[in-house]
Amino acid sequence: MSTTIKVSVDDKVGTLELDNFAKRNALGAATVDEMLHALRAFERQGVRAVVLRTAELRDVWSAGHDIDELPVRGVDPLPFADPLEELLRAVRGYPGAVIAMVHGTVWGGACDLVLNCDLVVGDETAAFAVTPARLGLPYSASGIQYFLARLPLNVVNELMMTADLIPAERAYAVGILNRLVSGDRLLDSTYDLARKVRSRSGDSIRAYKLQATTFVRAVALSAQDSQWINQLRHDVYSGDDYAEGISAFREKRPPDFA
Ligand code: LCV
Repeated sequence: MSTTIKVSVDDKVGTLELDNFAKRNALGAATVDEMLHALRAFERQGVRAVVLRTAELRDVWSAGHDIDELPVRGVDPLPFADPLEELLRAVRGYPGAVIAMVHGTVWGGACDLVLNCDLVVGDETAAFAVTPARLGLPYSASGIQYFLARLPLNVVNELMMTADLIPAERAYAVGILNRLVSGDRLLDSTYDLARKVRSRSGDSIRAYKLQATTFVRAVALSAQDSQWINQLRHDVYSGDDYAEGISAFREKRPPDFA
């Protein structure tokens, strides 16, 4: 029995709603597991377009990775096997369109989730913050690669270096949002788009999407550079900033990165 998401299907358009506002729809392992099951069920049912949204339209869409589940210092917080990393791969690999419908603020790994969706529709409350620099955390190499495929470097720099919220107007201007609509048009605009995609050739869209995500991953990297990337990340998650970032969140105080 799902406890943190709601799932429905209507004429090969699926809906997956985050429904755990008490924890600000944080993407913990249990929630991610339910979402992975939902995507697999959608695929079995031939769902051609998935709308990813929240059950309640509140001021927060999702608070991102469940910080309570992040490991302590000295352990990679975002390994390949991390549940949220697995969800991002599942969204990129879904053989149809995944469309994020955003009302409210989107934090950290939830930003990564939205930007791994194929299309993003938001209203004037939609805002996006990528937060490893708030937590003293080394972002995942695949996450950085995908952000760089999606947005200009200076915009990724702004997200990663400030960890500030980018508001809806600017999110639309820089390409985070495909559509920026008024709140009263958000549902209709999102499902009009989903039904449009659903009406097109599923075979053609499946082949396009899986090719596109394969091309995005196709980056030549020497073994030496791979090792260097791992070392860069190891030095951060073994360092003082990461310990301070996690402690500060748990103690509900601003971090002090001396
Ligand atoms: C667990 C939470 C969370 C949460 N985890 O409500 O991108 S990376 O690399 O950084 C990646 C590792 C990542 O995604 O990290 C997480 C990044 N997310 C954030 O930095 C956002 C952290 N959350 C907040 O700043 C606030 O909660 C927001 C602004 C989202 C909402 O603030 P609001 O005042 O409305 P509270 O902070 O009171 O949160 C309500 C409950 O949800 C928990 C939080 O601990 C609180 O639990 P209690 O009621 O038990 O105190 N919560 C919020 N975010 N990411 N738990």
